[in-house]
Amino acid sequence: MRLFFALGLDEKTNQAAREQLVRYHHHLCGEGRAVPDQNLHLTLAFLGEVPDTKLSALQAAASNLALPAFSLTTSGVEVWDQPKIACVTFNQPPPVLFDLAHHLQSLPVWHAKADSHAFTPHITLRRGVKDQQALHLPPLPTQTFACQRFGLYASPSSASDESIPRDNEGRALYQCLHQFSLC
Ligand code: 3AM
Repeated sequence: MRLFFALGLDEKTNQAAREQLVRYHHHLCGEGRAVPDQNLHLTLAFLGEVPDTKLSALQAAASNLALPAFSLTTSGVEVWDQPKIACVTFNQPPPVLFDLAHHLQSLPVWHAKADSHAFTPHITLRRGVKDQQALHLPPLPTQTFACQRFGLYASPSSASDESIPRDNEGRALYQCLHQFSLC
């Protein structure tokens, strides 16, 4: 299974912030492909293909991390060149977010795929944004998200697999396999 750890930002207390983010997301049009609403997340560690036999040890290791809950305040939307995405960024993300990502990227049971980019917290809204001028970006209202848990997600590795859950536009959805509480 292709796995990653992420903040789903879908705690009940985040409902209003998430709805506003989704409304903003629906207003973006033009360049690139929109990420399904249900897939909006902040990646903490991309693990790549992990054998099923490692799953329970991986969950146990992530459960043992005793890190405090925190909050994240959006700063705006940026278009990046590498990868070519439009994404939400955050204003002064707290050090504990970087600690959490670092721990999840280097769990003894499975090390994340080496990434040439430093961890930069973001929520991808659109992929394949080649020409940023072609994407109209209205200002994003500032929102604060409470982060009380994170999840282990499976990302479909084959776009043609018929058993993959999909949204009503046929786009593949991530599956949350397990959630972990922050303290
Ligand atoms: O949170 P974002 O959208 O930046 O791009 C993929 C997505 O990140 C990333 O993992 C997240 C969940 O799919 N991803 C996919 N393949 C990857 C790879 N080979 C990857 N990140 C690093 N290396």
